[in-house]
Amino acid sequence: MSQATIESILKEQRTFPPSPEFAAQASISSMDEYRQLYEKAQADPAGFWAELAEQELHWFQKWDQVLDWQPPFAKWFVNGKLNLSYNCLDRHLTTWRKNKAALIWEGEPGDSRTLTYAQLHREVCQMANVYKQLGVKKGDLVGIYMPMIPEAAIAMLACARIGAAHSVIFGGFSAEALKARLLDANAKLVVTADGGFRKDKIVPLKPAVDEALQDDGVPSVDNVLVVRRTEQKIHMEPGRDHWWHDLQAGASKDCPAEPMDSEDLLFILYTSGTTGKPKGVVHTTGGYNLYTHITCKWTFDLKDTDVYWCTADVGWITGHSYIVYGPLSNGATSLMFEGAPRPSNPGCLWDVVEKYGVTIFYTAPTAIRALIKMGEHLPNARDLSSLRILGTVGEPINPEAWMWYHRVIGGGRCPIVDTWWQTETGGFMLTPLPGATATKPGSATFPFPGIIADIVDLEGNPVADNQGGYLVIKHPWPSMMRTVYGDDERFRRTYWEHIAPQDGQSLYFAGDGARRDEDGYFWVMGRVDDVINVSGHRLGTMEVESALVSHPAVAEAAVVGRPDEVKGEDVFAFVTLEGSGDGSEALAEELKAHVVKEIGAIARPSEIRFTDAMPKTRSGKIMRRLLRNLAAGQEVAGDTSTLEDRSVLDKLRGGA
Ligand code: 7RM
Repeated sequence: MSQATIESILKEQRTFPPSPEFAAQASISSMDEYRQLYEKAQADPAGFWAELAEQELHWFQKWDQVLDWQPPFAKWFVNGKLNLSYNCLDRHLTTWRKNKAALIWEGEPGDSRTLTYAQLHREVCQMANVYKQLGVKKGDLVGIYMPMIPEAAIAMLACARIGAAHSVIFGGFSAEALKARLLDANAKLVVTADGGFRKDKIVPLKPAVDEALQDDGVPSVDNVLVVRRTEQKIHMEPGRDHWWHDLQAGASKDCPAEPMDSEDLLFILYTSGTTGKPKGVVHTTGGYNLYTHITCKWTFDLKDTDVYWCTADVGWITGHSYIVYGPLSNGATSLMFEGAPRPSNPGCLWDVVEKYGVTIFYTAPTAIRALIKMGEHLPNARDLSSLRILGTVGEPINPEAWMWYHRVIGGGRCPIVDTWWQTETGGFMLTPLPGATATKPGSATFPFPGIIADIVDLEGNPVADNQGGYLVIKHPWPSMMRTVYGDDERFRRTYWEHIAPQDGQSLYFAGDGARRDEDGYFWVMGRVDDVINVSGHRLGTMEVESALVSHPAVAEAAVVGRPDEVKGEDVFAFVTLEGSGDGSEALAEELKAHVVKEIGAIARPSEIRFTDAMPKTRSGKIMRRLLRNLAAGQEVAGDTSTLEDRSVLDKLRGGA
C-alpha cells in the first residue's frame, strides 16, 4: 500500500449501517443476531458446526466426531460421507430448482449460455464418465487449465463427483509454471481448451499443454481432454489427446456421486509463498463444502431470486469457492464471465449487470480502481438498479475506491461486503454480514461466526487497539487448509511457527498485518512477508527472483512491490549482471519476457533496474526495505546503519 492509502485508511471514520429496508429482508438482520451467532459458535464450536452441517448439507453417512484437532492438523466431520457434486447438483433436482439457472455464462465474443441445474448435472455426469473411460480413478488428480467457460466448472464438479482431486491452473500461467504444478501434483489427466478469449486476443492454451508435456515432461499424464472453444488449429497427439465433444457424444448421462470421506482430498490449489516454489494448498471435502456454503449464504444474504456474479477467474480460490462450489451448493444462480473491460469495450461489466439483472456483484479493488479511471459515464449510462449487494476481495480497498463503488455502482443503497480471506482459509474469515454490520470504508469489519481472530505480537500477545500487529486465527475452522501437498513440515513451518506463544497454543498466521480500532473493527494492512499483491494476485518475490536468475545474464536479483495506483502493487526488479555487462534497454525487455515465459504475464516486472551491487547487511541479507523505498521513489527511511557498503545506496539512488 502507498503511504497515502495508509494515511487515508487511518483517518477513516465514516460508518454505513444497512438501511432499515435492507435489514428487514436480510436473513441475519441485526448486530444482536450476529453477536448471538458469534457467541454460540465461540462457546461450543463443535455444536455450532455440527448443527449447520446437518441442516445445510446432505450426508450419505453421518460423522462420528465433529473435530479432531492435533495441532496443526485438523480433521472435520470424521468418518462422515458426502459428495460435493451431489450437494451442488443432485439435491436440487428433486426441488423446483431443477429448472432454475445454475450457471449463466456470458462469453466472448458475444457468446452466452445458460445451464439449469438439470442441464449442469447432466454434463457433469457425462464428463465424469469420460474421466472414468480415460482411466481416472478415485484418488487420482486431474489438472484443469481452462478459459472461463462452463466446461471449467463442469470439469471441477466432475472430479468431485468421482472422487478425483483437481488442481486448477490459472490459464494465464506459462507452460513452465503449468508443468511444475502438474509434476508436483502428479496429474493423470489434463483438461484444457483449444484456446481462450482474453480481452481482444486468443490465449493459446493447448500449445502450452503440449510444451509442458513434451518429451514426456510430466510422466504421470496419460491423457489430455480438449474442449473446442476458439477453433484454433492445434496439434492433437494421437493416443493422448481427445476432443471433449467426441467423447461426450458417447458418454452416459448416468453417473452416481461417489460417497466420499469428509477428509478425502478435494483439490490442490497452488499459491505463492515467501520461498521459491509455489505450495499446493490442500482442501478436503466436508469442511470445505460446509464453510463455503454457509459463508456464501450469509455474507451475500442469498435468496432464490438472486443473480449472483463473482468476476474472479476459476483459476483462483475465489473462483473455486464463490463462483462454483459455494453458490451451487446453495442452489443459487452463478454468473460466469469470460470477458474483461478493455478500451474496445469499457462498459462491458455494466452491460452484463443490466442484461441479466445481476443482484450481487463481487470483484476486486484493483478492478474498481481501473473502472474509476474509465469514467463514471459508463455505469451511469446503464440501469444498475437490480444490484442489492456489492463485494470486494483480494487486497485492502482504499476508502476512495470504496466510496466510488458505494455511490456510483451501488447507488448509495447497496451494502458493501469487504471479505478478507486466503487460498489457505478456503472461505471468508473477516467480513460484514450485509443486513447486520455497519461498514467502514476499508475495513473487513468482524470475524465470521466461528472464527476466532486476533491481532498479536510475535509472542502471541494481543496488541492494544489501533496498534499494528499480526493477524492470527486461534481456533480451527472447517475449510482451513489441511497441509501443503506432500509437505507437512512446510505446512507447519509456514503457518504455525512464526508466532510462538509461551503457553504453546497454536496460532494460524498466513502473513497479513492488521489493526483493530476502538470499535473492534479489523483493518487488514497487507502482507508483512515477501509476498506482493499485484492486481489481487499473490506473487512471491522469491518466485520472480528465481525466474530472473535462471537467465544466463543475471547474477543476482531482488524483487519488491512498488505501489501502483490501479494494480495495488507492481513488480519492480533490481538486477546485477554476470561479468561486467551494464544492462541495456534491450536486455531489460528480454528479462521481462523471460519472467513471462517462466511464470506468466502476471509476474512481468514493470521495471528492471540494473545495479553493480545490492544493498546488503553485513551478514549478507539484501535489505529489501531500502529497495522498496527506492522503487517507490521515496527517500530511504529508517535505519541504514546495518548496511555494509553505503556507496551502493548512493549509486542506486542515482538510478540505472
Ligand atoms: C481470496 C484471496 C490472500 C491475500 C491475503 C491478503 C490479501 C485478500 C483481502 C486482502 C485486505 C481483503 N486469496 N487480501 N482479501 N487484504 N482486505 N478483503 O485473495 O490467497 O490469493 O490472497 O490477499 O493479503 O493474505 S489469496
